[in-house]
Order: sequence, then structure tokens, then C-alpha cells
Amino acid sequence: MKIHNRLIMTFGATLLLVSCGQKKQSSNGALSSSAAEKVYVAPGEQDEYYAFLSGGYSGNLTVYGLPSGRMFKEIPVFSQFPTSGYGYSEETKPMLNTSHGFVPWDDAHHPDISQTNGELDGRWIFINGNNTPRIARINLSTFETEEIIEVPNSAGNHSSSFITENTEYVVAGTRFSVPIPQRDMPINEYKSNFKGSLSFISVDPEHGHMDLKFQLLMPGFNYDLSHPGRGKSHGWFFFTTYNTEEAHTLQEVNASQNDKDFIAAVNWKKIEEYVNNGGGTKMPANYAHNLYDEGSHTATTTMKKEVLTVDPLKVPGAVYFLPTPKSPHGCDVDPTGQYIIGNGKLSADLTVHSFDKMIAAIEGEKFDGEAYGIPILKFEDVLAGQVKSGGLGPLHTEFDGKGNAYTTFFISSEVVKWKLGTWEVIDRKPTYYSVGHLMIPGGNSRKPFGKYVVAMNKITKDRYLPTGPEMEHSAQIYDISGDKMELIYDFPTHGEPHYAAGIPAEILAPKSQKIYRLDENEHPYAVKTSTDSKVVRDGNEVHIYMSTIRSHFTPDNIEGIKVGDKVYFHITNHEQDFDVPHGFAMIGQNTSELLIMPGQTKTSVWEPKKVGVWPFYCTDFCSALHQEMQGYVRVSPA
Ligand code: CUK
Ligand code: CUA
Repeated sequence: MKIHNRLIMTFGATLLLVSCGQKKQSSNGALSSSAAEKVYVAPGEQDEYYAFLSGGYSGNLTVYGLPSGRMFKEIPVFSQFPTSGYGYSEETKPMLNTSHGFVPWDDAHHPDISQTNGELDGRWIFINGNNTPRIARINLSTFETEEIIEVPNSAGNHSSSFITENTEYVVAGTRFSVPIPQRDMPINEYKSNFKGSLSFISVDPEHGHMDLKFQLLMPGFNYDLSHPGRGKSHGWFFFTTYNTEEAHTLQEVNASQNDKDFIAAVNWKKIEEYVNNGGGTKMPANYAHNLYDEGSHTATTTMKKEVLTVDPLKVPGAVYFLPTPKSPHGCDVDPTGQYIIGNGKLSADLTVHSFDKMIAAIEGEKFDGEAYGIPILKFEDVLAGQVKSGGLGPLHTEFDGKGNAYTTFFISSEVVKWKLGTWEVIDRKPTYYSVGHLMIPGGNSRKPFGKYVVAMNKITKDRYLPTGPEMEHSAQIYDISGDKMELIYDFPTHGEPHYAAGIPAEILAPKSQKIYRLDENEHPYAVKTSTDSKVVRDGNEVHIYMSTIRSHFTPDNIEGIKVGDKVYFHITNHEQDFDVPHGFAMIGQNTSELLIMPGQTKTSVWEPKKVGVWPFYCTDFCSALHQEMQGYVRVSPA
């Protein structure tokens, strides 16, 4: 969250007090019994939607059901996760490699589900790591992170990871401009020397594999958020910017001088054509590409050495600037692709640009000067309308597919519903408290499912029983099927959710009951039958080829291990039933346990420090004889 601190202090504090007062008068979203019926999913019944909430500084993605608000799963992405052994097992450790080394943490903000023809297809979900710039791809048939690509020449990978309407590209924009290439130079020489980068990462339609196709090098602004064009504006991508002053310190004096910053409109189809015809300049760059192979259940890291950069001035007609007031944050495009909404976070009004007017202005060459050679369009020429919201601090907008938009206001702590085209405000409802993003399933596509909106709030305060000085963040579900929004549920979230993505269960659930077939397991240390289990010594490395099935490990008595050995437990789960993992944990292990899915092989390393006979056991309660799933390793002196 980055909102003007002083505004939070003044407006925010006042509003919080007001809101708390409201609660006592029971208007604080006091729920009707019909609200209870709307969110009640009876035992044994299932939710209508999946909601994937980013985990912010947890580095993960959490999966909830709508409308129940029940949490189904936490998917580790940019973190080590003891629950499954992700980032600890030998197979998954490479996922967290970067050019800065092993980085088992990040700040995950914006998930986006893959699309075909502008509609959710539920194949993959992408999410950005802000801090050490990365984009991850999660397979939605396994709910596992399969690929992470580092983004070079970027810092604070925030206007990411949004996808084009046929998942041609996942796009990543830098928040901070930096020296490109990085070098030792005075910070106060930022202006004109630092640059921003907008990266277009192609996605292979069959397997989803990512490849950094080209990187557009832009003036040294901050690139905050982005959204793809869709429908009529397919082929374009829009990025909000702030600090177009190019101040090297963003103390308020410097940062918000300009009355208007820009939305950068990028014609990526044009640049793609330029690049396909041999355009662009190869630049040395060092970045990691980590890919998990489903056959071998193993990830590998490839270090990339160069990136294709594009100078926008070499591709006439590729980039234009649309003046947008008051440090716009969210950049949202409606389902028809006609309207581009800039949420000026220091203002009350929303600015809506028209794609048709933008094209007409470009064709009429009606420019209002330029910035670093990039034409600036006239504000009046591209403006479709302004929403006089009456709120303060607009951040993000989503759409219901019925001609309405819903915008969050951080400072005035509310969601405002308004009409596209007439710009009139239809309804407003408070949030508890200080909302950031909101999400309608499919709300970032050509086909939203406008039944619920989920508001993700930054401040929790009194919504739940207190848990010490820190409360989990809070989300709220509103029924938006009628003219007026109705608050129907609160639920706590994990980490700090920024954006979320939702999808109907009927699209996703049929694909997501996956079992890995044992006969397709290509892991080099897999054992297909328990009689193939063995212990192989190679110098001071010992490889234990182990199998597991309810309710034993084979082998379960291991001797001949010495202090100073490096012991690899390669464990293959021979189950072929849905949802029957086995666990494995060894005493004194400084990594974590493993959770091995049916048909999978996972590896854990143990370096015994003490002589003795040491037990191991299964950590997942798997059968009536789960407590019998155990074994011993005898460790002798070196
Ligand atoms: S940001 Cu967090 S509320 Cu990263 Cu999309 Cu606006
Ligand atoms: Cu296997 Cu418990």
C-alpha cells in the first residue's frame, strides 16, 4: 500500500472513528437473516466460486470458496512452505533461485487467471513477486507453482502480472526506475538517467511456459499498475504512472507536483511485429528461469544471459501518454475494452478515458507535446467522462458485465458502484476498513460473473476477536446481484491480499482433481515397486530409494550410515487414490518434512551429526495404522 501518509492520518483516522461509532448503532453492515442464507453453504455442499487471494508479504496465494469465505488451500509460490516441503525438498528448491541467489521470500500482489478469447479458461494463474522481480505460473490442475521467471532491469515488479486476452503475454512493469544496465552512480542524477522497463513475457499456449520476449525501455517514471486492452482494444496495454517529475526522493514536495501524470498506452502488437522482423537490441542481462517438470516432478534453473530491449522511439505509433490526474494507482479496462479508468489516488474523481477517442486523437495527430519523444495526447481529446464520486482516495475498479463499475476508496473506506457511460453513482457501501483492491470473479475479463464482489481491506481493527497487536487482514463479500450492494460476510485473510482472481467452480473443479500416475513417474530416483527399493552409497553421499504405501516405508531399517554422510531420502508414494499423501520427517532435520502426493517422488536431505539409532515417521495421518508408519536409521561413527 502506498498512499499519502498524511492523508491516512487525517482522513483515515477520522473515518475509522466514525465507522466504529456506526457499529454501536448497528448500521455497521448489520446483517439480515437473508445475508446468512446467502453465504451459508451447508455441510457437504460446495461453493459456487473459487477465489484466489494474493498473500502479499507471505509470498503465497490462498484459495477461498465464495460465498462461504472458507479457506481451502495456501499455495506456496515465493516462499519455503513446511506444510508441503515446497522450497525445502531437493525437487522444489530450484524454484526459488534468482540472480541474487536463493531468495525464499517475496511480496506477491496481483494474481491473474489465463484467458481464451477474453474469457477465463482456468488453465493457469500468474502472480508477481514485487521485491525480487519475478513472475510465477501456477498450474490450476495441480494447484502447484510450476514456473518462476525473474525479470531483469526491473525493481519493485508492481504493474504485474496481467495477461492479454488470449494469454499471449503476461506483462510485468517496473515500479521503480533504475539505472539500466545497473551501475554505480549518484542517486541525485536520477532524472533522465534512470529508466523504467515494461516486460512482455510470452506464454506457450500448450504448456504455459514463459519466455521474456521483449522489454520496452521507458522514461524514468514509476509504473504502478497495468491492464490489458480487450475486445476492441486488444493489442494494447495500459500502465498508470506516477512521479513523472522523475524525483529521486518521493517526499511529497517532490513527488506530486504535476497535476497530471500519465497512463502509458502501449501498442504491443506493433512492437511484437517490429521484434518479429528483427527489431530491438540485445542487452546482456542475468536472470533465472525456473521450471518444474511434471514428468520428473523436479525443477531446474536455467540462467539467462541476455534480453531483447526495445526503444519506443524506434517504433513509431507504439507508445502514447494519456494525461491522468492526481497520481493514478489502479488502471482498469472495462469488459468491452472501450473505457480505461485511472484511479487518481489523491483525488475524489475518477478519470475515464475512451479508447475510440484515443485512436481518433492519434489518427488526427492531436498531440500536446511529448515526453522524451513520446507523444502526449490532449486530456480533453481522450476523456470519456469523470465520475464525481464523492469518495476519497480511489484505488481500484472492477466490473460486473452489466454496465456497472465498482471502485474502492481507501480514505473514505467504501465501495462505490457507478454506471459506465453515464458516470452516475448508483450506490455506495462502507468497508471495514480502508479497502485496497476488490474482486469480481472474471471482473478482469470480457465476461465477468457479477454476483459477488470481494473487498480486501487493509485495516481490521474490531472486526474479529483481538489477537494481540496484530490482526489478520479482513475481506468482505457483497452481494451485487441487485441494484444495491449488500454486505453479506466478513472473513479473515492470510498475509496481505492485494488483488484476487475468481472463477466459477464449474469451470475449474472438473480439471483440478488430479492424480499423478505412478507409471508416468520419470523421477531419476523413483522406485516403481517396493522390491526396487535400495540404499546406494557414493563416497559420503547415500541415496535411499524408498517407497511408501499404507502403512509402511520400504526400507524401514537402515544401517551403514555414518556421521558426516549426506543422506538423500528419495521417497516415492505408491498410492493411486485421490488425496492420500504420505509425509516423511527425520529427527534433527534442518529443512522440513515432505508431503508426497500419490505417484510422486520427493527428496529430503539429512546430515546426521550424532551417533545413535534415530527414528523417522509419516507426518500425515493416512490410515488407521498411520502411527505404525515409522522406521529407524542407525548412525555409526565416521
Ligand atoms: S496494490 Cu495493494 S491495494 Cu499492489 Cu494492486 Cu493497490
Ligand atoms: Cu503415511 Cu501416515
